[in-house]
Amino acid sequence: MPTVRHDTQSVSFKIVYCGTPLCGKTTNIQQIHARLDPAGRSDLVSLSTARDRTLFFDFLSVEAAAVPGYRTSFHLYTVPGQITYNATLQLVLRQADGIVFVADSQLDRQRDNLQAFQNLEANLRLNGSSIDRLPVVLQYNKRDLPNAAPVEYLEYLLNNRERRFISFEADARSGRNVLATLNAVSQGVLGQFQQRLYPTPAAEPAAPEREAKMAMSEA
Ligand SMILES: Nc1nc2c(ncn2[C@@H]2O[C@H](COP(=O)(O)OP(=O)(O)OP(=O)(O)O)[C@@H](O)[C@H]2O)c(=O)[nH]1
Ligand SMILES: [Mg+2]
Repeated sequence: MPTVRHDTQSVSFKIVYCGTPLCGKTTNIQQIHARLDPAGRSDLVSLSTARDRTLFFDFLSVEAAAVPGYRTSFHLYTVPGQITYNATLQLVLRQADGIVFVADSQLDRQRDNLQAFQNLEANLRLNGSSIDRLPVVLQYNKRDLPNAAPVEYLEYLLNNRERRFISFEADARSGRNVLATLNAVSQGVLGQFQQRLYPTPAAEPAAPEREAKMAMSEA
């Protein structure tokens, strides 16, 4: 659920980056941090081991002109991919408004992708949420590597349900489609927020979504 504060006229949404170990979650957040205007984002907070494995989470807050009259921010979290930190995953997933599932495109990581996706589904269910109700964006990362599986295979594996998720091919290390992924999930989150506020078809979501997109273009 978004946090709305009428006293300070602010609203914040929580977006969580999930995926198998070393798929590139932290790299996404680092690229967003590097590419956005410092005036519109916080410092990057990373709680990691000496070897750069995420231990607890990474956190970055990004501002966008999205909800008229309210300061709007998107709180981006990553979770550690390692299964030993499942309790952390569950904790960070709590109250998530949107999910980015980062998949590692390398052929030999497909079983791990699937396992991470099923684990995400199970943890959302334990939190009383569901992957079918949340805005979800799939990111097929590491497309630059020679052993990347065909995108059709990744789609078959991870995106074969009734409600198809938006998906992007990305190379987080170079930054390709990192902001496009963030824009897509932010728009999904805003769309769902507006739908809750104005559940009739008369809702007019176009303008704030456009503003949010503009606000997240590169610095
Ligand atoms: N070639 C290539 N390497 C990438 C890409 N994205 C991330 N990497 C590399 O993959 C390794 C792991 O990236 P991280 O961003 O730390 O992965 P993570 O998902 O945060 O890992 P955990 O927090 O341990 O689960 C690093 O060496 C990155 O530089 C990519 O698109 N292409
Ligand atoms: Mg990490």
